Amino acid sequence: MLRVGVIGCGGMGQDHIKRITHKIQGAEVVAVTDVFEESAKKAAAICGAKVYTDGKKLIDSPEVDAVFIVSPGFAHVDSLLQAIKAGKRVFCEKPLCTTAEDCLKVVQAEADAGKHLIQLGFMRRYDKGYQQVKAALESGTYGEPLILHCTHRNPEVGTNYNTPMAVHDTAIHEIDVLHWLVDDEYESVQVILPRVTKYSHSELKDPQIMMMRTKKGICIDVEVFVNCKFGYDINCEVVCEDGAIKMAQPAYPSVRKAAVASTTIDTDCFVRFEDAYDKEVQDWVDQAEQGVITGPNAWDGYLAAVTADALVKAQETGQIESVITAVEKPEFYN
Ligand code: NAD
Ligand code: ISE
Repeated sequence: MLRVGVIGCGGMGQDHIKRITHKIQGAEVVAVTDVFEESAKKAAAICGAKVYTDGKKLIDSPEVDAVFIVSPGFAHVDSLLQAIKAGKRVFCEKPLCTTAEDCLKVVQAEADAGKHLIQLGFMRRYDKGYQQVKAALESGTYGEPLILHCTHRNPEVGTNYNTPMAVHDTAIHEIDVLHWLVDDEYESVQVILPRVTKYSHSELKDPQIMMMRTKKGICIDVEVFVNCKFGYDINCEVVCEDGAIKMAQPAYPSVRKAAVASTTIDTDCFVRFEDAYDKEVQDWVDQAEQGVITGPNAWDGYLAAVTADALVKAQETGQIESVITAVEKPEFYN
């Protein structure tokens, strides 16, 4: 049984604690911590774990085999470096870190330690819809991919959510999953800022159209609209040389009432990606014994961070910005 310690017991932390406690085979949550003790105690009540006063003590505890980092992105770097030093396996929620510089420190520390320890919570790679699209692309039946049209819509966000967060917090999922989908890397990006919705505020340009061009020349457009009001709506269509592939929506019945036919749209990521979260965590637990990581890793986190930085720059300049990596991919990640 893999003994897991969880750092950060907010919304996502509690969701993962419930998952590990009630659904995942081969792991249990034995330790929790949060900067707010009350949140840690509440989380401990879900799983019967011991409450630790800080992340470092939890990581270093001999009672903890592996660490789940679910604190806000800015706090990830310290926990990641401590866990690598302690030689402990890590599941880290996205983003790896909030700056490319910190991501690179983590990549270098992991490569220097010489052990694959970190899996990153880019759960969309585990989503059945995206996996079906990838399988269709790899079948060769539809020819090479040319254009991707995508949407990432949230019903609403908190008032502290601002323009760069549309990249770092939200589009970061597309940044990762789309280049994985078409097996390519990003070359340049651009952002178009349309008229702002009346539901936004002065610090948030919403919606946004983010465009990314890959090294093979595939053009991707992603509409990010985080106050769309009507639901949590994720779409992806790949236009290819010999056809087009549209990702399936979650299966809900079509119902008819009062002369209207309708179908449910999810309202949050916890429901929309429930199966993907379950699969990514089970995969991480199953691979612990072999000491391998086949899911998204720290290098994927670094690539996402440099792409995100280029997009944030493009939000400010309105220009096409290059995606620049400071180093070549270390052999360790091949
Ligand atoms: P949240 O604000 O609800 O919870 C974060 C918790 O971490 C809070 O309880 C806070 O007190 C605690 N915290 C802050 N600093 C800490 C520190 N240094 N050490 C320990 N605890 C600390 O946020 P959330 O929505 O749960 O997000 C947490 C992480 O999960 C973020 O990285 C976020 O991007 C990610 N997330 C991922 C998805 C997904 O779809 N994969 C969805 C939501 C959130
Ligand atoms: C949140 O942190 C997530 O990761 C969700 O998947 C995303 O849809 C949302 O915009 C983010 O705030």
